[in-house]
Amino acid sequence: MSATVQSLDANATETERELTDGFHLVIEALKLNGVKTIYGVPGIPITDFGRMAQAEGIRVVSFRHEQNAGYAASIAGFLTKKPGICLTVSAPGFLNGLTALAHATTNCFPMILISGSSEREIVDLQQGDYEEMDQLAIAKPLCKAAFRVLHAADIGIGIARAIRAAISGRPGGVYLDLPAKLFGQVMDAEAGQKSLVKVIDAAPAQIPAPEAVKRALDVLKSAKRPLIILGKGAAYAQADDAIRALVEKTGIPFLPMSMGKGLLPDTHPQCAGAARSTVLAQADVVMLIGARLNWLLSHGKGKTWGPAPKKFIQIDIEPKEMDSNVEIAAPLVGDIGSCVSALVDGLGGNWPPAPADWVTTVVSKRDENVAKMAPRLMNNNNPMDYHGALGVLRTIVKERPDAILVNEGANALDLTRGIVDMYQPRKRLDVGTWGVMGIGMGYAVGAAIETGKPVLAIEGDSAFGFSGMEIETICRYRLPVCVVIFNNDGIYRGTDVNNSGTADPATTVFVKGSRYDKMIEAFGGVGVNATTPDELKRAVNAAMDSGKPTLVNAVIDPAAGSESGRIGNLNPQSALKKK
Ligand code: OXT
Ligand code: ADP
Ligand code: MG
Repeated sequence: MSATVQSLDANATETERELTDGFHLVIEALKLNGVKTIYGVPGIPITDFGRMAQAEGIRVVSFRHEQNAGYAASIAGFLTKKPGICLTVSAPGFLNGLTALAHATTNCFPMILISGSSEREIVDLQQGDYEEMDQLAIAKPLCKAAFRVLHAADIGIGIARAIRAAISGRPGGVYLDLPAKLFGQVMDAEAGQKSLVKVIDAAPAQIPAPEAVKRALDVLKSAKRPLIILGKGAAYAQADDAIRALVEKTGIPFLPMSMGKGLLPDTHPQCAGAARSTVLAQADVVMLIGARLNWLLSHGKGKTWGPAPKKFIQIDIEPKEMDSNVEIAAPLVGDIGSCVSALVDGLGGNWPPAPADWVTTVVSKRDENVAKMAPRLMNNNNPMDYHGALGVLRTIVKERPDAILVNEGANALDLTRGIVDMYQPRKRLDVGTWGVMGIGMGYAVGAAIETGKPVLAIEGDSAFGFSGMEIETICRYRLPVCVVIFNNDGIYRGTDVNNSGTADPATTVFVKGSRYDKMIEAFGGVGVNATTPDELKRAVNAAMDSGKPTLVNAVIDPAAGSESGRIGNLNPQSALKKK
């Protein structure tokens, strides 16, 4: 592309000079660094920027709400190890994108939120500019780094800094503030070209210290009941072969966290996913690979972890993560690829197999739980329960192991996680560290675009509502996305009643018998109402075969769910609550 604009006739001495401007420099800087897609919502001051970026070969995907564009960018970062780019307008658009930026930071996904902003001179004097807001100050505490570019000559450096900050070390969200005036700033084209920066080795390998590797191996060797936990950091690292080698050479049972599912298949003989409580309570040495000891792992202590003393080995790129909740006996700081490869090398040829009595305990508990679950998945009830519906979806995923599964809700989330086995890395995308509702359609769009694979989104009816308007986006871009809404008439259950005597519905219920399938028909997609597992199976298979945007309203018994799914224990209880 030529970043050249016509020289200004007003200045006679300039007429022969080639000029460029902020618009072109931002586009060139992004392209130079391999950015292929921008997710966003147009408007002042970035409308023309979007048009020009599209004209210059960047795919610009326009959403209906910035939050969903942001979630698409965040999951693009997770899937590709390159920062996903979200582009928003000033103040309200920026704020709409901010939840996703904070989500990316919390989940360690690389993402850059680029927002247009109003004029500094007016904003700083608080003189009431169009969409006036000190965006940089607001973004700072919610992301890994935040930058503002004021001069066209600094665009190259600004974008390079944003990219490096997002991907290096622990990945996260970065905010880049581009005031409206910057886009129109003109400078010499050659100088502009020279000011661009290509980021070299944005996420350099971080090699662990040899003594830390030895310490970890010594602790592992001392174990009688070892366990490996694979978190979403392990999935992000794309060190799949090294991780498989470590697991298989040691014979140690592994427990995948939700988005770590599929790194090794859930059907792998060493998978302890279906014996979770048993392995957490009974293991004596636990190796964490890209998983934090946060609430999802009960902070590494308490009842979940049983009375047996534990030793933890933790592999993480972030040194501050060590000892965050409990003592880490063997911290291994570095990137997962380098750390796991060093461990595999250190195993040598005669590493002892995992103790047989421990392996037998884990396998028998797992097989027992799987056998207990099996008959529940085969029912063809009308109305459906979650198990009957998920029984058929589980088979569909088994038959299409490279499809992407997006999942959110409460029961719709927790039961899908337990029931639907995953077979390949980075195929399960869900609510993540914050348990956030609203990732659904943004993730579906981002995943379809970044991978070119079909997407199956299993959504609670409440969860879907947070991003439902994006089904228009899915239809507009003709993406191979099949959305299945588990419609149980509400949040957790559709059976709550309002006991106050007023006519209002209970706080957790929705319009009964809603037909979400009709929504997608408005945009030319395929809508299906499914009342039995058989109907659900037919509809989803047809959608996955055709690749046509489809929404299946899966009618679930309103009484089938439980409050907050598997995490009802986190609800505070009032001692004064009336029965
Ligand atoms: O070993 P044991 O015996 O314990 O058994 C375990 C496994 O071994 C076993 N298992 C298996 N058995 C047999 N076969 C197989 N294959 C198998 N696999 C596993 O099953 C059990 C359970 O295993 P699991 O799941 O691994 O273990 P467990 O104990 O559950 O794990 C603990 C956790 C904490 C790791 C896990 O539960 C987890 O990851 N939880 C995540 C929970 C989460 O994030 N939830 C989302 C938030 S809930 C709530 O906040 C909601 N809101 C509020 C709201 C939010 N979130 N966001 C925003 C922006 N605004 C508001 C809302 C509005 S949810 C929600 C909407 C809900 O309504 P919907 O309509 O959308 O959804 P429905 O509920 O469907 O109506
Ligand atoms: P989960 O929710 O699956 O348990 P978390 O999000 O809690 O996973 O943890 C992911 C961890 O992985 C974070 O602490 C992050 O620093 C770490 N991480 C991410 N990428 C890498 C990498 N390439 N190498 C090492 N650690 C990484
Ligand atoms: Mg529901």
